[in-house]
Amino acid sequence: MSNNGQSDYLKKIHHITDDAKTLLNRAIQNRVCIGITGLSRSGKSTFITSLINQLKQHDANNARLGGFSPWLKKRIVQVKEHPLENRYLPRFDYEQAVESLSGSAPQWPIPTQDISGVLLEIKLADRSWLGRKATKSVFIELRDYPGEWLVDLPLLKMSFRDWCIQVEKQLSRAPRNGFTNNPLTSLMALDPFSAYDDVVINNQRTLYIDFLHSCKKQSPPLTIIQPGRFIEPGAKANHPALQFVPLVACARYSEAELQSADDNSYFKRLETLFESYKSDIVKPFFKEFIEPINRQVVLVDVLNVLHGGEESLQEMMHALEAIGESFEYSGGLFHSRIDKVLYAATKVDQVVSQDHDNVRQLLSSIVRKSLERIKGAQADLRVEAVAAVRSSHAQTQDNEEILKGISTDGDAIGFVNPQIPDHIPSDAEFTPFIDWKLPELKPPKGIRANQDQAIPHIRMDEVLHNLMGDICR
Ligand SMILES: Nc1nc2c(ncn2[C@@H]2O[C@H](COP(=O)(O)OP(=O)(O)OP(=O)(O)O)[C@@H](O)[C@H]2O)c(=O)[nH]1
Ligand SMILES: [Mg+2]
Repeated sequence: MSNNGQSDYLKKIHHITDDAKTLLNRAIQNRVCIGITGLSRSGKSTFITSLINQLKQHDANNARLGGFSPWLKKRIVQVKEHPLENRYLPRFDYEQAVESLSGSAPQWPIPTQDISGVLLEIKLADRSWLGRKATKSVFIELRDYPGEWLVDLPLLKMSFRDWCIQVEKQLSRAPRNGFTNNPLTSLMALDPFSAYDDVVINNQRTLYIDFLHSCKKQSPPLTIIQPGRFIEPGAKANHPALQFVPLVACARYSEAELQSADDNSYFKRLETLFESYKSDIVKPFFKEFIEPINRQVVLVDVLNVLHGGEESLQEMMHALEAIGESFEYSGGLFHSRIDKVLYAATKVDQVVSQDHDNVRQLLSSIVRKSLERIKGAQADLRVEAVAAVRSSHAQTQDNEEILKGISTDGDAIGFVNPQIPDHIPSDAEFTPFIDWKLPELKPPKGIRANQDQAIPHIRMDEVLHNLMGDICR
């Protein structure tokens, strides 16, 4: 090859590698992985279903996405689903969820037991080039997972003794000390130094799990339920590392005293299981499932928390702190890559429209307070108030707005709400909310969301703008 030929050849290689780099960059730049979390029943499955539906039904007559620029500019050409690259991640069953929300007897999605994901391609009309029509594709992966699993993050920094002491404190204080099935006394009878007995531990475990279920069944549910997998095990239901209980009597001994216990003692055997819970269940979840996430939605059922009063709010703020901490985590275990977090108050269709902004301001105060101890936080934070499926409609009566909807018993109801404060309420300000009958609604009848209509919503267009407006430019 002549010198000239050689340099042409090298130029060509450079050219090809440059093109490959651009393609690669493009694939990365035009792709985001969005985690959608929230505590149990906060509205995750409904939210994801509505988000996908708003995109897929962008052309519907009733589509309302004015806050999302690509829709206003009619740039959305097609939205299609692709198989997930991670074949261990179960697929989010959009079709089933949208089917159940449609038609004359609509139902909410069924409660979810495990994580799931979905990969969407949004094809957008791009600037035409030399008169030719061009498109660009943006890839959005959505991941649905229980917030309770994030609340396990602080366990990683705790020894078994630390955790036992924490549980002992929780069980002896309000509201947990008021539960008739509070297991504190029976757990206290377990001597950390006695010889391990399988039958005893199985019985104690049944009592402890039964108590955790009661915490979750409260209205609103208590949110610090540890270990998270005891009642929401996902695919790990039979994992041997789940066979431990808190040894609350550990609080009476120092770490050194406990470490001198026999290898077959309750302390040593349960400590080993606690350590495997951390290494075999909690760590892989953060490494494999959370690490690829770049953006995060945290759904908060603020109205239900208000209804639960001061204790409920305090408990939820603890959970939000642990959740917020996991988005800023950077250490040996994993590096969070989350650069945007959107906190969204859900089910805002349960209050009159003039209170929607107060719900958003209230959530802002809650988030500010919950995260104040997290230093050096990097992620960009936003707050919204949304309804994924608007299930009420407004009417004016005597110059006042009232809401109409269908109750879960199938009755047509009309309702108003106590005025929502735009700040964390004082003790006295909680009173009207505790007596408030929070309207649990059925989804609206007759929406053809599975055919040619979009699900009616409140501010889901703002959500789209916040989460993907930048990469859809
Ligand atoms: N009015 C109203 N209610 C809603 C809305 N979204 C959810 N809900 C209510 O909240 C319940 C829980 O919603 P889901 O979407 O199943 O919540 P989730 O967080 O996926 O629940 P789990 O998977 O059980 O943790 C539903 O059954 C509805 O009763 C909404 O936009 N408006
Ligand atoms: Mg769900």
